[in-house]
This record gives sequence, C-alpha cells and structure tokens, in this order.
Amino acid sequence: MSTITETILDTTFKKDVFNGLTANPKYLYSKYIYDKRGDKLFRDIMALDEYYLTDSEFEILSFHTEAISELFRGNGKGMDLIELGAGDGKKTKVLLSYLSKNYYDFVYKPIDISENAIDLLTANLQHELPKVQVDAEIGEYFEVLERLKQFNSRKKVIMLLGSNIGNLLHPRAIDFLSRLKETMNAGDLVFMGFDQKKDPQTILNAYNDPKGVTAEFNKNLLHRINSEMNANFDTGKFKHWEVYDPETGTAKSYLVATEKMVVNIEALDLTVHFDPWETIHTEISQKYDDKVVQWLAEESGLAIVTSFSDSKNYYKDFVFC
Ligand code: AVJ
Repeated sequence: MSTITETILDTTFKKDVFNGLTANPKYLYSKYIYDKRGDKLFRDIMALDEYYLTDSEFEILSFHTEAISELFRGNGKGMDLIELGAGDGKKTKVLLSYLSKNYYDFVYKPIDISENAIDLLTANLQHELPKVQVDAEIGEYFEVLERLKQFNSRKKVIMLLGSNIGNLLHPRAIDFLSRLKETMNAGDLVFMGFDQKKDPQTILNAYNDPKGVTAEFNKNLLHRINSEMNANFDTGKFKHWEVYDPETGTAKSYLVATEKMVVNIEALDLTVHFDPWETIHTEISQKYDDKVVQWLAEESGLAIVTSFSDSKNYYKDFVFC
C-alpha cells in the first residue's frame, strides 16, 4: 500500500471497505450495516413474522424467567448483568423486570459501541423500569470486560442475545468465546443465544422476506459507503441473495451485481469494476446444533451449565461457566 493510500484509509471502516472491494471474490463486513438507518432496519426485521429468532428467544426468556434468574443469583455481594450488543432491550426487559421485583441486588451494564443505541436504551429503562440500576458503557466489548475483571468479588453474568455469535465463523467464534472465558472469574456465567438448525425453508424465509426489508438492510452497506465515502453505488442494480447450507448450518448473504458496473468511491480514491452477476459477500448467520455448541465450548475452555429452548426448538439459550 502506498503512503498516499495509507493517509486516505484513515479509519478501519475505510480500510475494510478498500480491502473487501479490491479482493476477489469481493466482501464487506456485516458489522458496518448498523448505522442509524441500519439499526432501524434491523428493528423492522425483528418485527417481521418470518424472522422467528426474536419471538423464539422472547418466548424462552418469558417462559423460563424464574429458572434463569435463579442461576443469576449472586453470592451475597451482588451481581453485574453485562449485556453485549443490547439493542433495544425488549427481550432483556423481561429478565430485568423479574430481577428487580424479586429484590435481586444487581446492576445492569449494557455495553455497545453505538452511543445512540446506549442513550435510547438508558432513557427507555429509566422510564419503564426506574428501579433497575443501569450503568451503561460505550466501548469495545473486551476493553470493558477486562476492566470489569478486577471487581472479582461481584458475580458477573455476560449476556449475548439474538444469536449475534452467528455472525462469526467457528474459528472466530472460538476466539471470541476464549477471550470471554479469560475475563471470567469462578462463579461467573455466560448466557448466550444460538439459533438452531431447522427446516432450511424456514431459515431462507427469515432472510428473504417478501417485503424486502432484509434486502434493504443488506444494501445499507452500499448506502453507507455512498454517503460516508462519496461513492455512487446504484443500489437498485444489486440483488439481495441468500443461501443456506443445511450440512454446515451456514446462511450467507450476498449482494449480486445484475449488470456490468463501474463504481467510484471518492474518499478511497478507488474505482471498482463489477462484471454482470459478480457478488459481494456481506453476512454469515450461522445455525447450530448441540454437538457444535458442545465443541465450541470445549475449544474455548467453557463448560455447559444448562440450556433453554422454545416450544418449537427453533432457538436455544445456553448457560456456560
Ligand atoms: C443480528 C446478526 C443476529 O444474522 O440473524 C437479520 C442480522 N441479518 N437479518 C442475523 C440479520 C439479516 C442477525 N443478527
């Protein structure tokens, strides 16, 4: 890379876009979907009938509130409930409400890199559950977790809902879980959602809704590059495409160029050529079975304490220590 290129690529977002669109085959990371518009589109996805993940996990948390809360009970010195990537907190509120009504001594610590998301959530909780003590942190997950490790007298429960782990292929998931394990002390727990393997058609429908919300969500990557890097992607000329491999459990999203195109990204000083039907790989949404979760846990030094499932066995929340 020349020095000029290095000065232009002054953010990780720019570097990642440059690397992804000059690679063969092309790719972009799904984490960049989530700006304000992307957050809104994801909330719209969660409200879709086809997107069963949210309802399934909501059912688990509602049906097993007491059993889950019992696992979270502290050792007499209080508990920190740390949520990574909290979003709008709709599912978490079920637990928070129960925990606060039953006089658990706990602090809810949502962690997110989006200041916007944290502000919305904190204001909402202040209004709806004023008794819950909220201590939000804006930052990278591990930065915050490493800081919290020193307060080892309080029990920590680290929660990751929504099958967000599914955005990582297994080797990166193992890396992530191993790093979580390193920030845990004896008695601490991880509470994590894993979307399950099921009828492949159900999975494809969840990522291919007829209203096209998921397509818009996927294309938000191109919208963001257009507005933040002064590019001229014609988003109407890309097609959202989803594939699911029932053997590996990997769902993959693509944006497919429907014709030959030349795109300029001014801020990167880059011209990108697309052949007709050339792809940009944008997202992984991994689906799991018990064997795979068991293997991921073992590889990461975690032990499975228990798991909770919805009535259709579409989704599972696992507890690790
Ligand atoms: C938020 C990563 C769990 O992969 O199911 C929804 C994002 N992508 N529809 C998922 C998403 C397309 C979602 N996660």
